[in-house]
Amino acid sequence: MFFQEPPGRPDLYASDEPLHALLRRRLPPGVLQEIRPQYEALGRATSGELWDWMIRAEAEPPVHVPYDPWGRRVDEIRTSPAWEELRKFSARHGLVATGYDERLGEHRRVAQAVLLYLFSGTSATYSCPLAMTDAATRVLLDLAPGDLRDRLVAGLTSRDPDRFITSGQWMTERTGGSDVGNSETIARPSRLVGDERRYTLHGVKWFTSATTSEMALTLARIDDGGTTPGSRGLSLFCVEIGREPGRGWNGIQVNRLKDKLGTKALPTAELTLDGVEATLIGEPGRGVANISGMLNVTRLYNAIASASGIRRACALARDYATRRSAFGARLIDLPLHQTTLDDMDAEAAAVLALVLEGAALLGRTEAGTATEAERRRLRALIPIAKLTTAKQAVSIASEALECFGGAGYVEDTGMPRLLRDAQVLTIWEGTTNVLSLDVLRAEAREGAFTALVQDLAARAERSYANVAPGDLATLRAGVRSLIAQVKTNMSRGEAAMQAGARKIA
Ligand code: MFK
Ligand code: FAD
Repeated sequence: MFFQEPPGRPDLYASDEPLHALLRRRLPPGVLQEIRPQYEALGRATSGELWDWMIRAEAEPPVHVPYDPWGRRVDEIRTSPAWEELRKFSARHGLVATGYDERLGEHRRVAQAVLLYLFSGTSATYSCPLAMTDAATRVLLDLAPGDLRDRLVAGLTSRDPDRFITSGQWMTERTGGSDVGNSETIARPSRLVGDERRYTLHGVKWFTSATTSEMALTLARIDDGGTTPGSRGLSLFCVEIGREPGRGWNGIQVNRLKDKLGTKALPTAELTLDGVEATLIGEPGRGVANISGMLNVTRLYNAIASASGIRRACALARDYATRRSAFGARLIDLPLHQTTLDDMDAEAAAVLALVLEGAALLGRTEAGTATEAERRRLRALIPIAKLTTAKQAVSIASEALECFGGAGYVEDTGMPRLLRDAQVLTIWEGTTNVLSLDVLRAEAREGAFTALVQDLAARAERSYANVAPGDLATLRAGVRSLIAQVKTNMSRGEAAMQAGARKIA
């Protein structure tokens, strides 16, 4: 009797040739030599404990317990022990800390991006709390009052599981997630504690992932006798959640957990803030501009998660093709299936290269070694990388399911999860449309898109130098046409400009 052999658990570092080549180009030999054992350990974990925790965390999704047996409001969120293992693993491997390791200089973000690339796709979306934790660290370091910064950053960047804390990012309200300027949450002045201006927050946050985090950054409208409407009326706040076991959360009520298509292990809740104390970060009224420092980090994490999910899907599809036969041959030996897998792998390698370019530019910007042109390129690259890789993550996950035939559509093969978890990457942290408009704004403000295209063209010219002159001419014409297209789009009326944004980005 025939039984199909299931796919194996590929080691996602050892088998990733394009990654090895990119690492040799992206990291100096000394840095690579030092960090390689960590990559090897993560690779082994992707076919070992990470895999087990991912399966278990997904099988034991979070549960909201609103009341204790005696009727007291407790709002406990119970997560799987595997979710806690993922937290500890993240701390031990310095998945956030590496991004702030000054010894790595401008290479810190590339070194970290590879760790995250190896981790994310097998993390049951634990990469989400990590993204927000890293991004909150960036904002606190740049903008927070000294006492608050000192109190929190050490925990956010700790490699010690007992000290490591995570952060949430509460922006979305019922009135709008893209248009946060409609937010209704109010901040009332409360007291001064050292150099911290404290307020109490009152409102509802409609999507809050990583709800078990110890802190969150959020937006609210200061009411000091009146409020300013729109996004210019929003300020940025840090909430230290301060749960006491069995006694609920300090001024926060969990209304319910969301029942989602994917990201099943990730607790995403609706919260009512009923007088929770929070500290003002940065200038009042600069909330959206101030939280955008956070968005730029989380959007890069999103692109890394896309690259990681794509890689995992490709590796599984290729592995399965060595075990499944049709028409008298293994799938891997059927010419058209081979082409299908090769095309997927090529796209995976391109996505990884794009993501590492973003990480390199971020590392240089944060280390203070980026040129002005590089800073502008980063401004355009982040939304473009986020939106394109997210779409690729969905299409490749879909292709990978198809590579498993009917088994790809069957829940307990684990394959449908790939597609469900990819879909969110296009939605959170700015939808495709919103990010396309962001690219146009960055172009109008600082010529960011043009800087990016010109750099790509210069690089392509260098690498085309030895190929046929006809190819070079085609490349130059393509670049000229792209820049002309942007200029034409920017010079049309507002409505036409917006309508064309996706074609540009
Ligand atoms: C797996 C790992 C992945 C990560 C997991 C994360 C889990 C999920 C978490 C979330 O989804 S959190 C919610 C994410 N929400 C968003 O991404 C909001 C999407 N909407 C936008 O991005 C809108 O474009 C925006 C809210 C920014 C528009 O609001 P406004 O009020 O129309 O803003 P405006 O006027 O464009 O910009 C206000 C200021 O911010 C300007 O600065 P100035 O005041 O100095 O002129 C802008 O230049 C600045 N700004 C906006 N976007 C920026 C930016 N600066 C730098 N970079 C940006 N991206
Ligand atoms: P809307 O803004 O209503 O968008 C609806 C549609 O309109 C989209 O197609 C959008 O592209 C389009 N659109 C909007 N504006 C424009 C425009 N100007 N031009 C053209 N098209 C436009 N948020 C948080 O703050 N914290 C979290 O932790 C968090 N976790 C999440 C977890 C999950 C699993 C999910 C699914 C979402 C989470 N979100 C979180 C919310 C997420 O960031 C928002 O859902 C997202 O930003 C979109 O906002 P919205 O849902 O209000 O959609």
